[in-house]
Amino acid sequence: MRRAVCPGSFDPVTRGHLDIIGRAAALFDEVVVAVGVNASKRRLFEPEERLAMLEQACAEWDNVRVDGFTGLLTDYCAENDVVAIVKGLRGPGDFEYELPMAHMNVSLTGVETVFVPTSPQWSFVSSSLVKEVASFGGDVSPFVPGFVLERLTARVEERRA
Ligand code: COD
Repeated sequence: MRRAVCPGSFDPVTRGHLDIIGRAAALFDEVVVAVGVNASKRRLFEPEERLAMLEQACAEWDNVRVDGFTGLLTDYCAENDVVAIVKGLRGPGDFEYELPMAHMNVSLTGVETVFVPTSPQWSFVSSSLVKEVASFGGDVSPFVPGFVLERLTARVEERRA
């Protein structure tokens, strides 16, 4: 059984994330979508909220499950028999950001990173941009599932009040 992990902040999950998760599900026996903490980012949704949205968004794949993790991703991988970390690449900026992490992770425990190129229609989509556009009332409906859009709109309005 070959298990991979798709780690991220998923604050919130976008169609770009889901594209990578679905394609990873076709490559591996099991995929765990692991919700972690990126210390350099300010969050809009609590980890439990992000996890719940991901569970709903990933329900269509039988071999995908969602989990949370804290601490080092490599420790999570070692504890859960994960053979590969799957990351999406939108362009050279992602590669420059991800490559040192891939090198660090393989040097820590030997876990490999597999890079999957973004599908072109999602190449400009990020949780950060989706949050920024939504915060100014822009239409982000093409970029997130409908139930995520509802929660995002509600959260943005709460923050504005
Ligand atoms: N198309 C394709 N891929 C995409 C898209 C898109 N439109 N949007 C995002 N992605 C990819 C990203 O490139 C990334 O691979 C993944 O989806 C998740 O993205 P985010 O932005 O939700 O998540 P990040 O980058 O903030 O997550 C960072 C982690 C939490 C994974 C990282 O900080 C981590 O591993 N933390 C644990 C601590 C640790 O082990 N640190 C040492 C690292 S060496």
